[in-house]
Order: sequence, then C-alpha cells, then structure tokens
Amino acid sequence: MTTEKKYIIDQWFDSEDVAKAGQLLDQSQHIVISAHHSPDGDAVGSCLGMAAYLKGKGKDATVILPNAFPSVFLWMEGATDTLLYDRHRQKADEAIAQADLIIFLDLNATYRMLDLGTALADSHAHKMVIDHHLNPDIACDVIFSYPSASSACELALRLIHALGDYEQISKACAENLCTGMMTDTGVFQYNSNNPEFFVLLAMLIAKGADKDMIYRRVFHSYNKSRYLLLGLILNEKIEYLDELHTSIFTLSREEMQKTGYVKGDAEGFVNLPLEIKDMRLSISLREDQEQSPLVHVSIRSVDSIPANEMASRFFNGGGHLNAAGGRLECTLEEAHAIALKACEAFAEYLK
Ligand SMILES: [Mn+2]
Repeated sequence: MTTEKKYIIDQWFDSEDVAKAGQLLDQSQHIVISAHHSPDGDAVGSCLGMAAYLKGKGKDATVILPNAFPSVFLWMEGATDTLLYDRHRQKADEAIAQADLIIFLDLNATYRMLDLGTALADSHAHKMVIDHHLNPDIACDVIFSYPSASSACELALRLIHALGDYEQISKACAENLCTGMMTDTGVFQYNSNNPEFFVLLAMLIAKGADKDMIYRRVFHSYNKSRYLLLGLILNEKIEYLDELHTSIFTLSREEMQKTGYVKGDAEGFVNLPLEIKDMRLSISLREDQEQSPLVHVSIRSVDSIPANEMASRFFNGGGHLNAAGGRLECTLEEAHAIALKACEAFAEYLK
C-alpha cells in the first residue's frame, strides 16, 4: 500500500501547505501537541499518533491535554507520558515555554481547551492546526481544516503521507491513528462513506494496527456501573416526544452516584435512542459531578437535522451536523425546559 495509491489520498491538501508543514517540522525540535478538553479517542489518538511519528523522526514531542481522557485509551503508546494541564501544570508550562512548534489536533478554537488554551495561544512558538470541525478560529502558521474528514487521525495520516513519511509509520503510531478513525465514526457507522477512508484504514492495518484488538480494548472494557446507569435510563429516564421523533433523558448527580458512576460511564448513551425506528433526534442532559449549576448537553440527529445549530442556539455549544453538544449553567429542570423549547423550535425538521 504505497506509491500506487498515492494519487488517491494526496489530492486534498494544498502542496504549499504541505511544504510549509514540512518546513515547520524540520526546523522544530521541541514540539507540543494538544487537543480539546475531555479528550475523546480522536483527540488522544491523533495527539499520540503524531507524537509517535515525530519521536520516530528524533523530535522531542510532548502531548499536553487540558484534562484526563477515558482509561480505555491508556494502552496506547505514549498515553501514560501525557501531561494533563489540570494536574501537571508546572511540567506542562515548562514544555510550552521550550516549544518551538505547537500542533493543535481535533480542535477549532482554543476556548475548547480550558486554561491550556490561553497558555498555548500566548506562546510565541509556531503553530499548526490539523482539524475536522467547522469554523476554525486559531491563529496559526499553517492549517489543515477539512470538515469532511472522518477524524483528526485521518488528517494526521494524510499529512504524514503527503510529507512522504508513510514508510516511517510505526505500529504504535498506526494503532493510535486507527483508534481515532474508529471512535470518531462510531466504528464505521457514520462519517466514513468516502472510499479513501478505507484506503487510509488499510494503510494503518498494513502497518500493524489490529483493528479487532483496538475494538475490544476500547469498546469492550466498560465498568459494570455503566450498565446499572443504562438500566436506569432505559427503564425510568427516557422521555419520548413521539410527534417530534425525539427522545430526551436527564441524569442527575444523585442518580449517577446511586449507580456508582465513574467518569465516562455515560459516554455514547445519547446515541442509543437513534437505534429506534424513525427516531430523529436524541438529547442527553447530564448534571456535572462537581460544578453546580452546570448541565452537559449532548445532541445526536440524523440526515440534515442540524444538531450543531440547535447546540449553538440553545445550549452555548456547537459541533457537527449530526453530533453536537453544549453546556448550560442552570438546574437540570431548567435545562429540560430549554431542551423542550429547542425541540419545538426545530419541529419542522423533526415532524
Ligand atoms: Mn474528532
């Protein structure tokens, strides 16, 4: 899987951008790599994949994330070396002070990095952005912003390939990049209709990424508490707005405590109601574990129903067309009332 496929996957990027990225990487020795807060598989995978690639080129690459990521990603090479800005601030600040290049992955705006965003934005290091969210807003020297990409991992692989370094990809780098391509597509259920996606995936498998092993490690390693919580949601919490083909569920702090909630336990639950025939929209409203009042909002939709528009209009958030989120500083009851209003406002899409 090398040169004969080159023409397929290198046409997205502007050759001047690739040259600029190559030049920045060549001239930099201390590179900080970072992504959005509450890092998901794509954020962690793209950062660690990029770090593995750069370390292979003899660079000093440090991954700094705003806060912790789910433990299901701890097996990835480099995961335990990651600096978390809410825990290892001093070490992280030292790495930022030393950096000559900062690479932002899976990120369109530094406000999505909590305090780390300010620390990085204030740095005089060169900056590169590799991202697939809409409306990128980060001052940088070069940007690879492709909202049609499945994942930041896909874009990182495209860039490595465009730089002529595919052969240098290690097994660990391939596994890390493969993880984000799997998690950001719900394991190939969405955002993965571009045939090139599977060419790129095959290129990672050819480098030793075992997608079946990754699947088990990431998706078959849940806590029992997740299932207790899921039982509660399915039996008692989901509210169906039949006319609007919508479902909403709320989760209070007490309910999460009762089931032994561990951070990450509710991950992906918002997707489940869309498995019901004709369901078009799913909203989850989850009270923060510590901060009060704060409610985390997740929205999933199908077809052309703009979850991101709903998130920005009603929930101080944004995201992708079919997967978006936001946050409300109010009680769960108030958040629920806002969600009902949001559904009414989008009724023409939903009915
Ligand atoms: Mn992503």
